[in-house]
Amino acid sequence: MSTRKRGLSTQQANGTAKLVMRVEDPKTDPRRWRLEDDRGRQTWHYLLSDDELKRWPQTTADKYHMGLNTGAPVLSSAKTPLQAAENGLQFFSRLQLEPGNWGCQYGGPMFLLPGLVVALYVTNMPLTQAEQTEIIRYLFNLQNLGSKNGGDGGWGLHIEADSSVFGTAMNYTALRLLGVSPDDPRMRKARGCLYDLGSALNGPHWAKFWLSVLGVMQWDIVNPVPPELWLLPDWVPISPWRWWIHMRQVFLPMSFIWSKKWQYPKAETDPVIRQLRQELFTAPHEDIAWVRYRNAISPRDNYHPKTWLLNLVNFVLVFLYIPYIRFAWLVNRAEKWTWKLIQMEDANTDFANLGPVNAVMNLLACYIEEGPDAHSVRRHRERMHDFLWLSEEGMMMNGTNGVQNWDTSFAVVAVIAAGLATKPRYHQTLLKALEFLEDQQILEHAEGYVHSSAYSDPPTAKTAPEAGYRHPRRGAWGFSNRTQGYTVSDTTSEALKSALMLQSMTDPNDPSRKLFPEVISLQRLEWAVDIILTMQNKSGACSSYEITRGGQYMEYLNAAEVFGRIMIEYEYPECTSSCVTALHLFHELRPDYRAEDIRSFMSRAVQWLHTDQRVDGSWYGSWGICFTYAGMFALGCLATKGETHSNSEPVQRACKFLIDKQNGDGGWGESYKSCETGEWCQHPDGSQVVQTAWVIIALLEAQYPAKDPIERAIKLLMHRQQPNGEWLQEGIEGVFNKSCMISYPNYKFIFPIKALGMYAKRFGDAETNGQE
Ligand code: LAN
Repeated sequence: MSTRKRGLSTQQANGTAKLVMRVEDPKTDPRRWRLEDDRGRQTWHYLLSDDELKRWPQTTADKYHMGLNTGAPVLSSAKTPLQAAENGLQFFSRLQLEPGNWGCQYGGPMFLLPGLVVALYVTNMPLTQAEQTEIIRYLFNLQNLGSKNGGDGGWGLHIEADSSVFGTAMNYTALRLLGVSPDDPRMRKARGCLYDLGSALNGPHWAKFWLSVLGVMQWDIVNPVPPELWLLPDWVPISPWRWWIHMRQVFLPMSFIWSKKWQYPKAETDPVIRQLRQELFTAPHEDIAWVRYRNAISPRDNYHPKTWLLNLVNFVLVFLYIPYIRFAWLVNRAEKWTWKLIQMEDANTDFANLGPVNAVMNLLACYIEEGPDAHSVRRHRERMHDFLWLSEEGMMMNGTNGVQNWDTSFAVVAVIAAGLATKPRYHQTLLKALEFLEDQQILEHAEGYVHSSAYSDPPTAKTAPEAGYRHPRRGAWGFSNRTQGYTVSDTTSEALKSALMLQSMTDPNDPSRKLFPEVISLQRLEWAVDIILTMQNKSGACSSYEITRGGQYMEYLNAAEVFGRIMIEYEYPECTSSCVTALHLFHELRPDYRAEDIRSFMSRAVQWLHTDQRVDGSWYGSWGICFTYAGMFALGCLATKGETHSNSEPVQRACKFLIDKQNGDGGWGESYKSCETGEWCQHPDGSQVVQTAWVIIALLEAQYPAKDPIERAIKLLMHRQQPNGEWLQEGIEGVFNKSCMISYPNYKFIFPIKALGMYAKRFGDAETNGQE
């Protein structure tokens, strides 16, 4: 993909390094890889026989994702913003996959592959040779070498981060398990980096957990993860069911494995493990007093230091509870109940699981409980492929099992907002996207829900242990696909919006004719509305997967060290705004359905959005970087209430905040440091296409009166566009848990297309020379 990236030759904009220590790693033949998309289940396949190659030709999308030449034609050069939007859409629609969605290299976090590699290693499940080769290539390509992130030879928490013990110890271990020699010069350099950071002993909790599973560390170094917490009555304020779903679903199998103190059975005899015991530490392995390093952590990893309370709890658990009070019957009961909850998670997701961390841990839990030949283990193993993604840099593990629904919904809304949806040329693209969304809406309740005390129709936010503590889901759209099957407030809202918009669109020449068929019935759209209505907190705000179930004090027990704001569901301006804009649209089209509920939801949400605005006019964004992202959502939301620059002081303040940050070249560039620090931080590489598009959209939603700043930004987008209509990859776009960045590569198409088209609608599609 290097030809498609903007940036300096030694430091590519998305953080990919040009190695100074140039070593040619083995590579597979890129012409043999194919991406299969089976109703939103995306897996990469390496074809070995020439016969297969003939039967399954490589697509443009396959080539694009691997950085091969797609042969996309040079388009006639765009003279106007709308032409630029069209050129962008022409390129982007070539990447649409057969079922109607788009593929996505959803990388960023650098702690996912090591978990997978360790879990597969200890369960004797080798990856194919082709996968191993590509994973090794990826990890080396992402190593901090040369001018990349300090060039010290380590890996960070995410692809743009400075090296940390978590990144370095875990990725080093993964490479060794995949057969890389410790004498490789890059491995020597990595060890040097690790030692400078104080060795693997200074790793965070998750690193200590995985290295103990592997038998490289001893379990005494891992702060307790007692499954007994799952036995706490539901009314207890710290009960796990109240935690943010990602934390409790990772805690679940982790506590099961911790409780069993399971360790790779061949650790003592396996030469690689024995060598790792020497390579990851500066002291002789046999001399390490493990329990003394439970709390050791390098400052680089310590984004969220453990509180005095958590340290006290851990102390009591380690020195009092575990040796004297943790009775066998209690352990037994706790393990049984956690195992039951693990099985419910597997059943509800057909072993796809909520995300890549609990998927890997559930695999190990099943292996421990049911043995290597169990059905559960086989299904988990198959599911691992749903997370693997092939890119130009090699094979990586995606942050979820894809970004199918999210990208598809955004793309539809962008094309409509750009005014391009009525053009016959894009009809097929949009119809396929609609059909995809139809196929991906969740139509079944989760296991146990209907017979639980939480059940009602329409649903409420109530939950129950018999329902695995899940939030209702029928009618929702998840972030990735239907199999994963988790309700998210804004992914449901964005999908609902795109379905509503497409299905209500009429032919401009004959307003009595609908342009798209009603592939999603009204009843199903109402189910989606019902779900959104369950997602509002008392404050009026929305969270991500559920309403907030616990107090902020839970953050005192955040043991992950590397992440912030993870213990409960917080309130997000992005999610809240998505819900409001979707309900607003639905209400306009179907004013009779639950009208009072919808009106009250919207007005409480907008009130909350006002309280969440900072004095300087900004909103802090939690899922995209950062103030530019949240600003776009918030101003779109306020516009539904008729709040614009002409009549609203908060909107004026928000616009001023953004305008003040505009760069001399007309664009905006915000660094991921904004997310970490909570203050605006300028992007070191200057203006970014995606953030520039976000701000243009924000200003247009606000009906910002001055054309000039927006026009200058539009010119930047046009100037950065390539002759074939595409935009090149720049800095990372997304974030989670404040400290970990994650890529949304399709944003560089979706948002510029939307911004250019919206601009043309508002200010007319006059010729511009596209100069910065
Ligand atoms: C995501 C990706 C999408 C994101 C949005 C829909 C954009 C957001 O508005 C709501 C939250 C959500 C669904 C989200 C939550 C956290 C996720 C799943 C991720 C950022 C993708 C990866 C991340 C997950 C927690 C990664 C695994 C790491 C752990 C710490 C468990």
